[in-house]
Amino acid sequence: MSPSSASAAARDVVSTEARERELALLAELERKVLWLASWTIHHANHIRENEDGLKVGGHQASSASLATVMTALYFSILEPQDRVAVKPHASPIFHAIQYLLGNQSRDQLERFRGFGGAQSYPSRTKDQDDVDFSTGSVGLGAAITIMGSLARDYLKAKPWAKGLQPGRMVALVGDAELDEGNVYEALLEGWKHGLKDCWWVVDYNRQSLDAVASDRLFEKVEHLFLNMGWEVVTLKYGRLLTEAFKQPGGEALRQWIDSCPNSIYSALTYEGAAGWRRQLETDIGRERGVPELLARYDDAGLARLMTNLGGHDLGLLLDAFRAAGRDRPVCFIAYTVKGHGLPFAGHKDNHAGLMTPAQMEQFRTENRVRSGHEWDAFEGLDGSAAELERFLAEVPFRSTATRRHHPPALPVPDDFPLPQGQTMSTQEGFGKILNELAAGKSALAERIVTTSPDVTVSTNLGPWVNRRGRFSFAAQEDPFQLRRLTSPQKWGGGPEGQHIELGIAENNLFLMLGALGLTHSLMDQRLLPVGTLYDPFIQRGLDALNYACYQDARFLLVATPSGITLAPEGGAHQSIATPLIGIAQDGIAAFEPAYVDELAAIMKWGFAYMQRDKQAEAAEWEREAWVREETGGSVYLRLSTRPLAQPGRTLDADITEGIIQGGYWMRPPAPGCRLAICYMGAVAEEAQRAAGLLAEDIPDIAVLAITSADRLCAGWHAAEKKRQLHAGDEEEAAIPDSYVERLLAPLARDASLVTVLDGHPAALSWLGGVRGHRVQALGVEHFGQTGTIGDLYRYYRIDEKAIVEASLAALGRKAARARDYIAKL
Ligand SMILES: Cc1ncc(C[n+]2csc(CCOP(=O)(O)OP(=O)(O)O)c2C)c(N)n1
Ligand SMILES: [Mg+2]
Repeated sequence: MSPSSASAAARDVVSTEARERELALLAELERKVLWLASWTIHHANHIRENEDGLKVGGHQASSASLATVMTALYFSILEPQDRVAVKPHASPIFHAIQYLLGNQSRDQLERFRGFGGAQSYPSRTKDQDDVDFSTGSVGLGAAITIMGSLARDYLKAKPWAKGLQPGRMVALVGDAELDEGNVYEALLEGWKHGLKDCWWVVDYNRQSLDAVASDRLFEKVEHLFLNMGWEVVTLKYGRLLTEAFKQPGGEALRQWIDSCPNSIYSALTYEGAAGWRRQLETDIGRERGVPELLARYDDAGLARLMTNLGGHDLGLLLDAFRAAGRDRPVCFIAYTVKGHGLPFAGHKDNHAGLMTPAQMEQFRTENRVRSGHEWDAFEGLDGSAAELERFLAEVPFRSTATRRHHPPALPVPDDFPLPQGQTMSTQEGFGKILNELAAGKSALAERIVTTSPDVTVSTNLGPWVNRRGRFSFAAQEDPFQLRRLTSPQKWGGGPEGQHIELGIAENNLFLMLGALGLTHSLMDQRLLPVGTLYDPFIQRGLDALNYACYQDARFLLVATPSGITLAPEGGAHQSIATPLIGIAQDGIAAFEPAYVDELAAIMKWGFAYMQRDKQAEAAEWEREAWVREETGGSVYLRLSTRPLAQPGRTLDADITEGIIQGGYWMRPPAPGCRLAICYMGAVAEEAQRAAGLLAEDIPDIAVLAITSADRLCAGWHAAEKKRQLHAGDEEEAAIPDSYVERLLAPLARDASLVTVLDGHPAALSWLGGVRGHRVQALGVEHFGQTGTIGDLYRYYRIDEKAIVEASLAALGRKAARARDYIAKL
């Protein structure tokens, strides 16, 4: 042997030894992680006091399924700049791993699923242990990693995003999550944009919540991923099985496994050794070598062999992860057993199953955990605590102090665009504001990234895209422009582009806004994402919107056109419920301005609101927290294509403040005023004309312009709660009225409100509760149809006549008198 090959051999010995030691320690940690996760759930269900008798739950079987994969990833493979979406019901495994890494406290684990404790499903906003992406609604966690990867690609292409670290986006995906359609929408979008550096590890346990999955599903899954340009790595057999296949009779065993229906495999896994032996003897017992092969395994050995699937083989997983490239997305199909290592492994009903106290006791003994030492990190492990601690301290994933970032906010220019024009719709105004921002050189505009699911042009983003370009890694020419064919829209692009064009999939829009809206925290690079879509189609992607908000992603959502005001488009495009969504959706401040100067004020404020950071502005929080948790958030603008004559005014500070708070008096009430028409959005003209008419007889009639039912309502509720909380104590007197209470204060006690909007009337009818005023609420409650705005407003009763009639009804005037008014219309 030459000296160099001798030293290579010595190195190999060392690395083999080191590898074996690593494997041994990882196997110990895997056992500990499974123990801690199972114990955490058990503690919450059987030991912690249960005051309401409700099952606490937690998913011991789903957790066990991923224990090996997550051990391999978190303790060996992942790097700090990687970002992970963990299968929702593997949350206990995640928390257990974080506990061993020193990022999770025992107190939090003891309060798992309890108030203020570790969350049922990993939560960026509620958990304390460094969750990258929240999960919970299945399918969305997987899909956001695709958008996260594209967001990172976008940043990578920008000269200003210096110091951006490459990192994988990793999703740990339950196999049943692949039934969610949004997964395929995201895969297709990823393919269009040349997705890379994204891993999905499919926990292929062939079980969902209710049942065992269809047979040979993996073939479909594999083809789907290959078709979308992914590399597919199938990890079916662990090393024990691979070794057995090489023995006489092994090939028959392999063929038997490959053709075994999922449901039978599950049942046998649950039955254990006796079941396996009986079935194998019946089916292949007469094949050559099989009896000898089976005879080699005692019962425990046979059960271990038959459940030795790829997703439970640490060495195999480590090798596969280390070998994976980064220039293509990779899907690992990891065969696993749901409930692996637990008494209900493989049972089709194990999804919500919990180990009984007796089973847990047995499990504790097997794990050599002494009673009273259940939470001890290294209890019952073979390795020395010192060695395990050293190993954990050197885990690559924990090598940076922080994985969350707080980059500074970008200033919003004082001279924010204010489009001029006598008649304009809010949608047109939005296009003009972005166009002007695009023409300028502000740092803010540099960080704006727009995105739209195939409605860029029809939502007036076109001028912005003409100036700032589409984003793509490689420069793309627009053949129409090159050939000088007339088109107002430039569609070329390149790495400098600031618009990400998406296919028609609203889920993808919200997932993309979610990912772009988290880059400040995930990647230390602030973006100001602006997404457009038609208002009704918010409902198509509503869960993804909720998902983005739940993670505290920050974006501007521009929904246009809306309501029945998009008249000729018809009922399939009209939105009725979205104003209620705007009120009810947490994490997003909803506005519906009527005029473009209002829109400009809201957008100017909105770009700052999107960047607010609780951590960075502690003092300001303290001051404002009592009124409303002004935590910052996303902004939703419900806009319209209806051109309105603009008021041609200069907004003073009070009105600007009112626009942001949610409303201002367009026609102020005289003291004791008995009637106020309160409108929101595109019906501004009808409301004001009706008031003009009525003013002849009711001179003190007032008109309230509402720009945000959401913010008015939230402020009112916050103040009410505060007062309830402090009733009778010394703080009570210091609690100021909410903004809407102050707005309505000048009205007479017995005044009436007529509320009107192009949307569900309940969005404004609550105004009557603020000071106990009677309300006549106008709005749209039924699917619309095609027509002119006049036709539809008349039919659905949000026109001038309806407002007059509602006002007269509110005042209790006789019908004859009403007819006089109406005759003038
Ligand atoms: C959108 C949505 N629908 C339904 C559920 C309820 N649910 C939770 S887990 C689950 C099945 C999960 O099966 P799988 O992804 O295969 O995970 P496993 O438990 O097998 O690991 C369902 C239907 C959910 N969380 N989200
Ligand atoms: Mg499953």
